[in-house]
Amino acid sequence: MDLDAVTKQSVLHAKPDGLILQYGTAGFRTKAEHLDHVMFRMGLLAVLRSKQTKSAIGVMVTASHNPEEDNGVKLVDPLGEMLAASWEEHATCLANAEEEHLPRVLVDISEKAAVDLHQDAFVVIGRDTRPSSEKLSQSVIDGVTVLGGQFHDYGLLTTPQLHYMVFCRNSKGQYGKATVEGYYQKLSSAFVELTKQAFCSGDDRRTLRVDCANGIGALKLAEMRHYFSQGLSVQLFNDGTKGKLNHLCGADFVKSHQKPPQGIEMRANERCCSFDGDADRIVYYYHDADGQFHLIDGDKIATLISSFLKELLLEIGDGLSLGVVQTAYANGSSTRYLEEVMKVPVYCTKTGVKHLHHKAQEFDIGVYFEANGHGTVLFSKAAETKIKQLAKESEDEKRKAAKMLESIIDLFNQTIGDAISDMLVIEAILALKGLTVQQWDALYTDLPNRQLKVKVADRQGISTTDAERQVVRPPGLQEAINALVKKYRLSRAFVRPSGTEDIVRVYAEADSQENTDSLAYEVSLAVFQLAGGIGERPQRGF
Ligand code: 16G
Ligand code: MG
Repeated sequence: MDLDAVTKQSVLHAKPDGLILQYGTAGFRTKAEHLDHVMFRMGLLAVLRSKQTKSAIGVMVTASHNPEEDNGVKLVDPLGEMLAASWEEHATCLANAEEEHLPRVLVDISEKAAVDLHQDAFVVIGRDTRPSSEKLSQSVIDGVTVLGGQFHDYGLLTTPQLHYMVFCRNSKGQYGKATVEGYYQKLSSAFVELTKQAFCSGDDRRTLRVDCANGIGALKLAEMRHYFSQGLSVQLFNDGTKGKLNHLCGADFVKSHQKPPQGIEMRANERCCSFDGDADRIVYYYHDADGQFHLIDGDKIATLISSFLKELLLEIGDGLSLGVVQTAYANGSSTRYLEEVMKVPVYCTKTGVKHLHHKAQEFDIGVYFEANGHGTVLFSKAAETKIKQLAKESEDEKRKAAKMLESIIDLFNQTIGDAISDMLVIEAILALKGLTVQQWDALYTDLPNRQLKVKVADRQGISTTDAERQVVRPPGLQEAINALVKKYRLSRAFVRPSGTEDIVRVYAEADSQENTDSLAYEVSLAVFQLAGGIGERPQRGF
């Protein structure tokens, strides 16, 4: 390591005095103007991680659904997964080191993680469409090159595409070709193969309206749609030509406000979907003839997909296990439906993709979705081998089901939730099953739910257990929540410190919207009183 060169370069990417940032649930995220040094240093860190794992490492410059003025960065591990937890700590140390300590921290990390400094390093870089992203990704490149790493800058990519590229490179092409073209072809041919029966009878092209959050999803979907246009026609809204990124649109807006985005033309009973700013989340929705809005979130997406997979698994009858992974935010009705009607095992993990992803890896087929629309399906190597074998050898009906599963394996992005890939899976299932969006929506009825935020002096003063469903600290808070929950029917509530904002989140559900709102308000008040609330007291009424 040429530490002198690092020191010299680092001065050009100086850390603002006193700025402390944390590698959180989804990497570093804050105002773009505070991130130059972080980007440079994440370039350095990616080189060390690459040397240690002897694999390509990804660096994605994006702040997902945050406002356009923000930015962020996350590192992608060799199999296309989120960075390992022990390296999150290294990332935080490195990002917060004062200039003069930088060389020592680099040496420390290399020693602690037993990095072989003689190894080659390779880093792949992608970025979203934010105005700040290009310059920030140049800072990543400066960090990579000063430590002698090689790199490939893909330029504009969705987050899931970058994860895909990393995995392709490290699987030596077995997962697919590490190009944007390779990604389009892999997904599109799986989609066309899967849906060929559904569309073979005449021109049954279906139209889907897509709100692209004025982000990268618009560019990529516009490039890709020609590849699958024989099966699906997508109409793009909020494509970035007029509006601001994530402003009054996108999956996060639609899910949290439970209303349609601006800038989309909806027609009664026709399905629409929204991506978030880096296209790793998707939610569907429609309005009915009375103009009432219906949201179809990650829970209902998981249910549609799981029921389809379960049918195919019954056909092939090979005892492959299917599990669904959710978080505490999953609507109680969805959990009940999955467990009681569909009879599939459901597991709950902490919020954050990496937790769900790891749990889902325990099954032959692991379906995971957060209610906010982030999710995918993972197939174990053994399941994949079995399915491929059945697709070749078994007799008719079994073979047909196995072939479908084979296409589905290719259609899902196996590295991370991917709005484009999920959209194609959903469209394929709806077409194959002949389901309308209303029929899908009618699988179960969501319990009314409400999310609120409470400001406290120190949100780390709240700690939780049982996949964030129970508070351990401060004392008395869980007891207070229990007493409040008891007052209502079908009720549930929990609180957790946010991993992305300086607030505590409150979630409540109950049998009616009125009761839910009361419960949410009362729990917020308990948090405010028992966990050191600051600023305005929570108010009743929304
Ligand atoms: C991040 C997570 C997302 C989670 C959200 C929770 C990733 C890639 N993203 O966006 O999964 O739902 O944080 O935010 O892990 P919160 O902690 O502020 O509620
Ligand atoms: Mg995102």
